[in-house]
Amino acid sequence: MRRRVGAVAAVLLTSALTATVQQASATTPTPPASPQARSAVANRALSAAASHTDAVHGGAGQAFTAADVQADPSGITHTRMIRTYQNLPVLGGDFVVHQDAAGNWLGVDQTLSQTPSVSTTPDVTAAAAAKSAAKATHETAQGTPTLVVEARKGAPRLAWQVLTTGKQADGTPSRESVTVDATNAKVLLASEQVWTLLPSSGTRAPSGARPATDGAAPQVAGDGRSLYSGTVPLQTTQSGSTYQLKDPTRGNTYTDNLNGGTGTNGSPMTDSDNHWGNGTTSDPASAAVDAQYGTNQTWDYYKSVHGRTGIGNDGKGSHNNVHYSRSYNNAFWDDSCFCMTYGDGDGRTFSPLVSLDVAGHEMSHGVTSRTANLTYSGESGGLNEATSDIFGTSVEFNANNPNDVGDYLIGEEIAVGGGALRYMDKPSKDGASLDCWSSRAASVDVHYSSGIANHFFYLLSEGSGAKTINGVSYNSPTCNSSTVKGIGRAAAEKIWYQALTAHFTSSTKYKNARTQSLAAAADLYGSTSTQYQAVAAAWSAVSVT
Ligand SMILES: [Ca+2]
Ligand SMILES: [Ca+2]
Ligand SMILES: [Ca+2]
Ligand SMILES: [Zn+2]
Repeated sequence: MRRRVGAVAAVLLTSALTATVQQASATTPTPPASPQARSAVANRALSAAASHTDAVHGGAGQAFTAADVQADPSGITHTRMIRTYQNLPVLGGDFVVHQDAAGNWLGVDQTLSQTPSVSTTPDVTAAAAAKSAAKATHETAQGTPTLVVEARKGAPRLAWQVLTTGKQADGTPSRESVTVDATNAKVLLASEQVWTLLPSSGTRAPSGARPATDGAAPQVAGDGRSLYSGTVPLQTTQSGSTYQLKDPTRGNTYTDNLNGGTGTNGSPMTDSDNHWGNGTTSDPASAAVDAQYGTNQTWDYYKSVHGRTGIGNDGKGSHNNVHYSRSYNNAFWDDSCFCMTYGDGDGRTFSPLVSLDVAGHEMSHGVTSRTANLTYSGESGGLNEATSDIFGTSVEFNANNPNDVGDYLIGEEIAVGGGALRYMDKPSKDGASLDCWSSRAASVDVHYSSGIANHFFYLLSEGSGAKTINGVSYNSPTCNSSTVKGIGRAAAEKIWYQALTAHFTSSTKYKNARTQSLAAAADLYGSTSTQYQAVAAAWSAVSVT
């Protein structure tokens, strides 16, 4: 459907896009409404955007597409829009329209600060732009660059978007989206499309100590002996006399064995008796059990807590690749294959990187890519990383597995010498992450600027000061000498999810995240609630004011 209202051409494509209505209830989520209901909300939002030209920085040559629709139990709807200008994508031009149950305009979230008005004729050739991008990334330019309007860095300007590919420093594949100024061939922004667990520049040895226990085996159709989570139930697919590690109850999520290779598709993991792995690395199936269990638990977490069915909220499963490369100390989400890839670690710093929080971290990158799509660079990249740590941790708590108890540590099960990769109560404990916002947040690795939001989430959940949870001791400082009282993880995770899906946009920075997560708290609990006030206090406590 295409309609024109005033100067704005509003386009709605419901089939190819992830337009869905879901409840973001603070109590019981409900299933997505009908496609007709989603369409109606999207159309209503498109009309509203067309008649609020100033608010959305609309204008001549622009068109909007509804990419996602969310409905709160209160009836408030949030419609995510993608913007084009003269048919060119406007990067950072995405916005979310908020309306009440009657369709009245409640406002818009966006980072675009001025109406795009640029010549669409480049001074620089596509070939020159590709060369410039390849030089900046030390990678190979792929395909033909396309023209875009780059609005994530200052005033909107015409740019070439170039895809470059190569390898990151630690062997992680790289696919960078690079924008190059079409008037002078200068690189404007390079953002990595392969989203990792750890900085690819190399790993630091974790420090500290971790608890470890053993658990009993539940009896179901299939089961597996994992490396970190004891014996776990598995739903598998039978084919003749063999079983495949593929779960028909969770969108056919499956796990492949790369067996040391570096592709995106390996061999299916199969087994003859549906009892998988032996709990140690001597059986390649053990790490596969962890990966599959991790995606199961993440699927169940999003479904039961947030009413989200799969990464894309469309019921479709993703897939896992285990045994990537040799001695690879990382794990990553790649949107182009809708898959997660796990290394085996080098055995000195890390054992196989397939623990529950890592799986939750990787799969949550997929959720981010299907919602706010936070650009993986600068502050928005830090918020992207933090989102994965926050939900990876939430998955771990929700799984309630006695072998890997819930904690606010990331990667405690895979750190060979004990300790963890990241500490949410006091991120600087890892030696590099930021506890408090400062202007450095825009320039440090996204796995370090994530510390600010991880710290925020811990404070919001548990409060400041010393505390012991599931046998793990924390002591969370504040950056403004305040004392913060937590509201519990159950409320905090709902607020973060609401912020991610109903308010954040691709260029959300920390200052926006404060405003937008306050709006999320208001959606769920009201603007005079304890939860709302706690969100404000927790942001102030990490110097985001
Ligand atoms: Ca077996
Ligand atoms: Ca744990
Ligand atoms: Ca953990
Ligand atoms: Zn990550």
